[in-house]
Amino acid sequence: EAMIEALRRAIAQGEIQVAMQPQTRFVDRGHAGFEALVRWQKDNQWVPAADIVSLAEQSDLICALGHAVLSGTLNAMSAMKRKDFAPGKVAVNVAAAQLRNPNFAKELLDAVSAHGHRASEIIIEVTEGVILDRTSEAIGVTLNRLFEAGVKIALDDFGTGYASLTHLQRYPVSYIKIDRSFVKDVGHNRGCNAIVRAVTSLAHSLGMEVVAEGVETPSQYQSLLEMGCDYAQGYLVAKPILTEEIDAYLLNCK
Ligand code: G
Ligand code: G
Ligand code: MN
Ligand code: NA
Repeated sequence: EAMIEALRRAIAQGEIQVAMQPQTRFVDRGHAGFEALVRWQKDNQWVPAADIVSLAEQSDLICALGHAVLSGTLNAMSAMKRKDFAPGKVAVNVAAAQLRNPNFAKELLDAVSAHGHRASEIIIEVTEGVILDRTSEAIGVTLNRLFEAGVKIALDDFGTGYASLTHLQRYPVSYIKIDRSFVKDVGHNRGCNAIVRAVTSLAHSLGMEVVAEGVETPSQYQSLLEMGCDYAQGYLVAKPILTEEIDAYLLNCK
């Protein structure tokens, strides 16, 4: 429909933007990296990222959208390095359809090196659906290939679906992102506390690190720190920042 055509045009005309949300280490609050998030303004209105992604998935645009977000991200990393700022590890969300594309791993690795970045600076975030998809051997091939090249894999929104920690062993997952629905009540709700503690300790014993999403308050931060979470992402640290506006954050970081 009309929305899909507008998105197609926006991608073709270079109107897709990227926002970067900082992530910090819990232990010392030092900068650790960013998550790159798609942004698109249509008729002066920001279209929610989830809607952009779902429009792209319903059509044939998800690979082109992913390409636009990746270029924007790699360019933003280059701009930071020119200002002597180390971006840290930068996470990019990747949809299942992108991972099924047999050229995806090569295209990503080529783009990363063409920009002068290292594969080890990139994390790809996949959702539980990707991990649970047994039907696609191509996904496994792509994930293993990226991992062998040094790209790390993060499992996004952990706890909201059906993936269990045993599923994680199917693929080389390095990071688990605890969904913000668990972070919300941490410190107050015994169930949430138990889940976050259990996920963190199991993740650590599997050699994975834990990112807590949606950290909004100092009290949540303190609880998550005590529970052993490794990285914090959320409004308490910083909101997602459009790449063109990121200099102010970088100045504060030094
Ligand atoms: O930025 P925001 O919180 O509105 O993002 C909403 C959802 O959209 C999140 O779950 C996020 O993972 C997803 N998302 C954001 N940017 C991208 C992207 O570039 N590609 C994909 N596949 N998903 C994204
Ligand atoms: O699903 P995913 O985690 O990839 O998407 C991250 C999205 O969550 C971002 O688009 C961002 O706008 C949103 N977000 C980031 N930090 C917070 C937060 O502290 N609170 C809330 N409510 N949303 C957040
Ligand atoms: Mn994500
Ligand atoms: Na998430």
